This record gives sequence, structure tokens and C-alpha cells, in this order.
Amino acid sequence: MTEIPKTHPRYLSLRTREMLVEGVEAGITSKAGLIAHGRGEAFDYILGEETIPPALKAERAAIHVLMEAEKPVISVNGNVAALVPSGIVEISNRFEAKLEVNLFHRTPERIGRIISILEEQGAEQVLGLEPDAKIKGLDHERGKCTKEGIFDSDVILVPLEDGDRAQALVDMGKKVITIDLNPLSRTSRTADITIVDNIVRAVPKLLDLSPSKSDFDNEDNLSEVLDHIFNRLKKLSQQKD
Ligand code: PTJ
Repeated sequence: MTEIPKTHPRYLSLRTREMLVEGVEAGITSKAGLIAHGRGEAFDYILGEETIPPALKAERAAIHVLMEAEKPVISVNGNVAALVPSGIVEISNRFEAKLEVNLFHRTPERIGRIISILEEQGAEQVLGLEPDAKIKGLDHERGKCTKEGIFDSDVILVPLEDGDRAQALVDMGKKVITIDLNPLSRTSRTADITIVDNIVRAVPKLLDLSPSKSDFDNEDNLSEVLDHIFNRLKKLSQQKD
């Protein structure tokens, strides 16, 4: 891994990139995962690289839903495994949620490696290697899942997801929580709760914040995110040296 001095003004961002590059080299993250991250980074820059108030609201709502869930599942992909392996295992333990590796660019080798990473972090059972069910409406490879995990879940946390699968999960009647820095993505628009925050900040928040039972409306929350961005950019555009 490239040594990044802690004094570098963009230390955290560069370190996160390096974790993904390492993930690709270790065969955990897909190459497309780097592109996905670049898109996320651009939105994070616009947000100011901090957890904004509507994201906090979504995080509190997500905690409540995860606490109330009967069969919660966390879907893990190559970016999640590279960036927050220990945090995601902690969330799974905290909410008694099953972990399932479900990949867009699916290979059994990559699934096996991601399972090992999660097990190294203390996960006792990680599903995904032996799919025995199908997410309805998705083509063969992407739809593969386990009956015990994703198929039978009532609540599913799917960070950094593609829009098709999020829609298919909603169509199956599941409550979908996502973490996505892009408030305009199809996933963000489709999910029941969208946390517009960087996963590296959102995961610790999901472990630390208290739940909120108040009614949560995803469309309203995404409007608040866009308002926040608009106001921030307007303020910046008016700043003079
Ligand atoms: O490991 P695989 O094969 O399952 O592939 C995973 C990726 C992420 C490559 C795949 O799901 C994909 O192509 O996703 P998309 O359609 O590019 O969507 C990823 C979304 O996550 C985009 O809207 C990004 O803005 C967002 N994103 C990227 N990095 C982060 C993020 N959101 C939160 N935190 C991040 N660090």
C-alpha cells in the first residue's frame, strides 16, 4: 500500500482509495468497484465530506427499522468488504442480522475471499457461496441468493447497490435500506431508507446513534439532501477571497 503521510490534507480520502486498490489486488473488490467509488467521492466532495443532517435522520430511522426487523440481512459486496469489514460484522452482531455476500460481478472465488475476510473479523456464518434461491426479476447470475438469507429476509441493508437489484428487492416486499452517496441514483430513489453518507462514516454512526421512531419519508429526506447541497453550493459560489 502506498504510504500516505497523516499530515496530507486529504489523508482520509486517499487512505480510503488505497483500501479499495488493495481490495482489487487481493481479489475482493471488482475493478468496477473503483469506478463506483470515484463517483461516490465526487458526491462526497459536494456534501463537504461530512454526515449531513438528513443523513443523520436516515441513519436513526435505519437503526429503528433494523431493531424491529424479524429477519434482517446485510448484503455485502466487494467495496463494503474492502472498506468496512469489521464494522459490518459489528452491525450484524448488534442487530442479529445475517450476512450474505451478493455480488454484481459474481465469481465463486471472490465470494469465498469476501467470506474469509468477514470471518477473520469474527463473523460466525456468512451466506452466499451456495445460493439456493433467486431474487425475482433479475437475470440468472445477479439474482442468485440464499433462501435462508436474502430470499426470506424482511429487512435488507444493501450498501452501494445497483438500482435493478434494489428495485427487485422492493418488489419482493422487503424493506430496503441503502447507503449511497448519490442522492440521484436509482437505488437511492427506490429504497425505503437511503442514507446519503459515505459508508466509512455511516457504519460507525449505525453503531453509535440512538434510534428514531418518527415517521420517515424517503422522498422528503432526499429532497432535504438536495436542498442541503443546493444551499452549500450557493454559499460557496458567493464566497469571495
Ligand atoms: O462487488 P460487486 O461485484 O457487487 O460490485 C459492486 C459495485 C459497487 C461495483 C456495483 O454494485 C456497482 O456498479 O454499483 P454502482 O451502480 O456503481 O453504484 C454504487 C453507488 O455507490 C453509486 O451511486 C456511488 O455513488 C455509491 N458509492 C460509491 N462509493 C461509496 C458510495 N456510497 C457510499 N459510500 C461510498 N464509499
